[in-house]
Formats: sequence, C-alpha cells, structure tokens
Amino acid sequence: MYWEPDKECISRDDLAQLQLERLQSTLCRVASHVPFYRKKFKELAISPEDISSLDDLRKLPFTTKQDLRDNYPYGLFAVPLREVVRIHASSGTTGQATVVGYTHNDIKNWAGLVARVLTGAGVTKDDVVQIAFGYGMFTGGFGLHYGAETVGASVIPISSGNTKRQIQIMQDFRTTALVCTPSYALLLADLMEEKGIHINALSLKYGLFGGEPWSEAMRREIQDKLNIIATDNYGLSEVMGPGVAGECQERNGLHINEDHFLVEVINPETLEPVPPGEIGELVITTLTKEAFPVIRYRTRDLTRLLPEPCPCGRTLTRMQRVLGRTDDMLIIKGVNVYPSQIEEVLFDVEGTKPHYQLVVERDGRLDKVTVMVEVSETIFFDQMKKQSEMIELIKKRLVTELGIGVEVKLVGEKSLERSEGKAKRVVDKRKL
Ligand code: DLL
Repeated sequence: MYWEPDKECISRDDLAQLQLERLQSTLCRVASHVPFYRKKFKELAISPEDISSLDDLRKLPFTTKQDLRDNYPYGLFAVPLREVVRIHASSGTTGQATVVGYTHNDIKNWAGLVARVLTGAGVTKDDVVQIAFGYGMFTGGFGLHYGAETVGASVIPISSGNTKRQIQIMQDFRTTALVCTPSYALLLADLMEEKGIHINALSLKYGLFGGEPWSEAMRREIQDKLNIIATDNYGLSEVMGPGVAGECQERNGLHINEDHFLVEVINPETLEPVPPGEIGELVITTLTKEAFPVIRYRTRDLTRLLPEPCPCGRTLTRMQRVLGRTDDMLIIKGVNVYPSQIEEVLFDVEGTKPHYQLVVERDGRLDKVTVMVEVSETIFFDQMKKQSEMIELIKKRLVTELGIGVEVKLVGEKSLERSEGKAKRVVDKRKL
C-alpha cells in the first residue's frame, strides 16, 4: 500500500526538520555552483546561512521559466556535465526549449518517487503497466518507466501513438495499468467502442493519468468506459518530471512528495503567500536534486493545498487537482476565465462528449470566445430543436458560472483534433 511508509507517513515535525536540513544543503549547493543563484543571493544580500527556518524561504528569490531560457542550455546545472547521466527538455512550443539534467542519484530518487505515486494508485509488482506517454525528451515516458520498473511491475514501453496497436497490445499482453494523458485515455476508450471491443476483453484495473489538466467529469467518464480506478499524477520537467505529486486511491487530491519538494502557494500578482487553503500559483523548491536544483520555481499552475489528514494514512499534504495555468487564463471582457471552469459546465450537460476547444478571437475591440463542444451523433444530425435547447442551456450555465456570455457551437463527434499527448484546449487566434 505504501512504497516508503517512513517518508509517506512521517510526522509533520520530523518532516519540517528534514526539509530544513535539505533546503540548507540545496542552498549551499546552488550558491557555490550556480552563478545565476550566486548573483541573485548577492543582490538580495542573503547567504545560505541566513536561512534558519522554513519561513525564511520567503527571503529567497523566485526562479521563472524565463530564467531557465536565459541560461539555455546548461547554465543552471549545479554539477559538471561529466556527472550528468540524463538530459531532458521541454517541448518549447512557446519559445526557447528548457533543458534539465539528472545525476545518477537524481535518477534513483526520481524512480523512487514515481514508484511511490504508482504504489499509491494501486500498482504492484503483479501489474502489467503499459506506458503510452512519449519516450524521448519529454519526461513522461522515461519517468513513469523507471518508476514502474522500480515497483517491479512488468513494463510495456509502447510510447505514445498508434492507437490501434495500443488496444491490441492491451488485449494480448493483458495490461492491467494504463499510463498516459487523460485525453489519450478517452481516445483509446472511444476507439474501443467504435471497434466493438467490450471492456471485459481487457484486464485493465488502474489508469494513471497526468501531464495535462482534466476534470472530475472526465474522471467519471474514463472510469466508466474503461472500468478502472483512475488517478491523477502531477509533475513538471523543470522540477523533475512526473513523481512530484500523485493521488492515492481515495482520489481526493494529490499527495505532494514533500520530503523532496518544498511547496508554497502564492498570489501571482503580489507574489505573497495566499491564506491557507486558498487558490494560487504553486511554487516549488527542490530539496534533493543534484544536477538541476531550482529555488522557488514558479510553476504557473493554479491549485490549493488541502491540509486535512487523508484517510489513507499518508501525512504528506495534498494539493487539489491543477485548476489551470496562470498563462492559460483568458481575460474576456475583463473577467478571468479558466478553461477548466468551462469544462466542468460542459460535461455536466447530457449529450456532450468530453472533447472541447475554446476559440478566442478579436471581434472589433472585444475578445470573443466560442466554445466548440462535441455532441453525440443523434443530437448532431437529427434533432435541431434539441440542439438549440442544448446551446441555450450551456450558454445559461456558463453565464452563471463565469459572469459573461460566450458563443457555443455544437460539433459532431470526432470533429475536433485529437492528440496522442497533451490536448490543445485553447486556440487563440488573437496572436496570429
Ligand atoms: O508533463 C510531466 C508529467 C508527465 C507529469 C507525465 C505527469 C505525467 P512538462 O511537459 O514539463 O512535464 O509539463 C508540465 O504540465 O506545469 C502542468 O501545467 C501540466 N501538468 C502536468 N501534470 C498535470 C496534471 C510533464 N496532473 C506541466 N494536472 C505542468 C494538470 C498537469 N496539469
């Protein structure tokens, strides 16, 4: 049930002590080996010795994605390349790619933390784990792979893509745990339905999904269609990759691996901590990373901490599923709107499919958002009246939820572009 009970169920006091010790050694490491941090500490007139409690964390500078870009490719590494055994990079779709490195020890820790997440979700060495995340520069494939091997499960490193083959392998190899993005899990489920493959033809028990935001409605749909326990897991390459946090079988928030990551939740505008339990931007300081430590890394992911004890017995704090990103936020007629808010509304309406896209355009001086959502074939082709009723219902609920009006367009099943990795939810035509 637990992978490392001494860490996952550690007392909060012991944890705080461990975090402080590890923070201090991380600060010494970056101050002596990373010119970027040395310069920042000097500018702020602080040195690692000034940090004598966890509250002192607030004296430290933030690190942003731009800092990583400015130091491309190896500028923030804290060890010589000779000690680096693995390099990953983020896709860089929004500018310069960012590069991260791992020592032998980092890889060992990473595998152990992913093993924790897998174990929490139910995976044991008796499982056959199909990893449908891309292998390559993306951390998803290799990260989950090493973790699953560490658990002792039988790993199928199929990587992403080739959906038909994924299903064939799932049947033939009797896969019990599926690992991929939640949107890809739905794509797999849809194709199975189309091909008339009954869920009983599979041996699936668990699905571990991450890499992109999803909703409770999507979880329900995946669990029903694939007849599995679907858990959420979170991570980012700048900090390590998958393995930063993951849900246990309670499925009520993700336990953060706090013995390796110190987290804060801040107001992205004032940069001050939000009151306990409120939503803000997650900020992470790595506590054990050797090759690529980061101090107060601004993830741009929005969440809140759930400090109440979890019935599973783990003492590691949970975070709520990621609600969106600060840079995903759309400002429409002055109102902040997150795709996840729209998603929750859409999926509550009967007849919609869990595939949608938000198209943002500029109409004169104003931003206009059109919500495109797939609906079942019967509604799309046969029932004009039902269609207009549905549009009105969605619009009404969106006004209540968001406080502003948006356009709604129903589209046929499978007409929105599918992705084998992370789904593209927002098409912003304003930048074109
Ligand atoms: O997506 C690492 C990962 C791979 C995590 C596989 C889990 C499973 P990046 O490509 O660097 O790394 O993207 C990180 O993806 O800042 C979030 O915005 C988003 N993200 C990752 N996991 C989740 C999740 C990997 N469970 C960025 N829920 C992060 C919501 C997530 N968003």
